[in-house]
Amino acid sequence: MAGNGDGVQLLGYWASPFALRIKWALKLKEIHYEYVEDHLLDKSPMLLQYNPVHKKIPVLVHKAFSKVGAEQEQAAKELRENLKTLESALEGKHFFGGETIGFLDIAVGWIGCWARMNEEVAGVNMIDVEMTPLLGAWFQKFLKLPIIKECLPPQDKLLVHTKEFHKMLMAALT
Ligand SMILES: N[C@@H](CCC(=O)N[C@@H](CS)C(=O)NCC(=O)O)C(=O)O
Repeated sequence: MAGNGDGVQLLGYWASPFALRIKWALKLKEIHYEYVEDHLLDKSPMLLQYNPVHKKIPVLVHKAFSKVGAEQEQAAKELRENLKTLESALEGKHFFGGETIGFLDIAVGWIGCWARMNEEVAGVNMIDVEMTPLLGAWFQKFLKLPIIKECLPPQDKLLVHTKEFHKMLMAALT
């Protein structure tokens, strides 16, 4: 499974129920990780660097985010493989919920939006129409729904924001 092995870090706090949730999920998925204890009254530079807006734990850090070039493409390849799992849940259906959207469509809809922005910013193809055609078609249908479309932030503004955020992240990681 992608994510197994080195490079995953969890910033947590021993008493946090939210960090506990992530520990359980990582164990369940057999993803090895390095646990980094934070101090909520004296937040670490690492926490402020990785979660500069909310400044909260838990934060999951994966080496893929800091990669460029061939390594970034490898990370995207792993992501595309993982998306096949999602693809399989769409077989014979228009939406994850069936004929109309349901809980899962709402839960994973952000992936399509996020992938699209990241494709633009990082120039890496994340949702591959040949590898996951159902997912590609689902996203197009999902985006056409008025209630989904109406709530999306302005895409040009979001693109500028994502570019800035990406630049900030890259600068922090180098
Ligand atoms: N919505 C977040 C909540 C995270 C959260 O509230 N974390 C607390 C610790 S349990 C925190 O970091 N608090 C520090 C602060 O609010 O400054 C999640 O579900 O993970």
